[in-house]
Amino acid sequence: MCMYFNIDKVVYEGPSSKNLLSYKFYNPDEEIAGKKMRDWFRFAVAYWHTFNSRGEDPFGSATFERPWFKKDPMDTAFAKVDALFEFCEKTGIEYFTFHDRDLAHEGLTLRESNKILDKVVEKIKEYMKSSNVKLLWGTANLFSHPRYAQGAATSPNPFVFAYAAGQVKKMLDVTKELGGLGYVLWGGREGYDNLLLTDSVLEEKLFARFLEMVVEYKEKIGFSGVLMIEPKPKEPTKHQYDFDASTVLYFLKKHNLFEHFKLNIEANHATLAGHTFAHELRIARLNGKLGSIDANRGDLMLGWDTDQFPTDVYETTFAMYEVLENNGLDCGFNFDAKVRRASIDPEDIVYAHVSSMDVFALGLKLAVKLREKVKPMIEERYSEYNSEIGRKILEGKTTLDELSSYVEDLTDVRVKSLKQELLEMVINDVIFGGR
Ligand code: XUL
Ligand code: CO
Repeated sequence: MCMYFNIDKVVYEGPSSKNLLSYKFYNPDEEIAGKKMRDWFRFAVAYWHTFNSRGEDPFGSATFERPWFKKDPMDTAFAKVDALFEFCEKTGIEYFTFHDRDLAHEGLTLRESNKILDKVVEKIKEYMKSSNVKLLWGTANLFSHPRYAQGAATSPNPFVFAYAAGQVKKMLDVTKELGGLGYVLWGGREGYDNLLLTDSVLEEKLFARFLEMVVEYKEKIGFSGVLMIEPKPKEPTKHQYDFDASTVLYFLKKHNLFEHFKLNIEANHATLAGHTFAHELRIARLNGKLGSIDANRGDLMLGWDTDQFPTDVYETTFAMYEVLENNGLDCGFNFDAKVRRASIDPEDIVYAHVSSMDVFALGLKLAVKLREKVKPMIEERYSEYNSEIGRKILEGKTTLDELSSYVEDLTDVRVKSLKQELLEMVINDVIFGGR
């Protein structure tokens, strides 16, 4: 095995270990709330941020000189596969995710691109035979190439629509071939900048038809993974058809696609839409649609998609509360996250993943405790619905007439205290008091 990452294998050593580069909480075989930790999480490394990114930002060029970047693009593609498997072996990460164009460069035609892709997929398959690394989900890049500047499925040009369809077809084939647990559609450019120039009816129809064809093809090839849409607002277009979880669910309902798709919820996309991460997870969960998670975080001081590694214990605890209530995920936790462009050593990528996995594992443990404390508080908050009138409302056995006469002469209608401050004490007590 190559040596791109100059570290020893990172293992679980427990909270009392003095070794910073060890797992203090992530113990894959430990059982928590009826499941092994590895099954709660299925952590994945994202090819695009980890093996492709060179640290560019809108104002600056590449800062990373990754040792797997070679002169010849094909050599780079193969070296990245070596780097992936070494990285997973050293960190204990068992899954990865990728777009078609992450694996290798694009050819002159789709046929040529597919041929290049196949060569790299072959190498991945070889590695997979002798390692326990698996594909979490696959996806197609329908946003980087200039042909997608005005959308992919919602492009005004049917040849672009067809090109996008061709890419997705290929990636569904590849994802099935590699045994992926899911397939993600992220509509990076599916939105509009100029409402007046947009035929909204046509664009919705096109997007819906595209998704329908994905379902048809999935069924045709017998791909058993879960299809997912990843909501994201604004960036890069002013409005996106997949703005947030509710918008996507509404779109799916309206176009009779609801039963075929789940959601891949990303933390940074939630905050860009003005929601918390936990809120988006809740909406997905309530609708039976929480399929997978893109684990990262934004910087609230910066209004864009910074895709930072998630190391905030409060946030992971609240997220794991929702995952617990969902009894896990169809897929897992994909680190759609990148190290800062000034963190230039390959080892920085290791620190980032190890520390985020640990903070999620801690979040899971804390969420189990928090749930015990919060459940009675919720029951108490809604307890008035156990009254006769409360039950009648819930059972649909009353009317506006009856309710109106019921309250007509009441003088003292009061709501119990919300107890927000008590809740905040409870949360801190769970996190820091260890209770
Ligand atoms: C972009 C983003 C994507 C998707 C996959 O913001 O999150 O990387 O996760 O296309
Ligand atoms: Co993402």
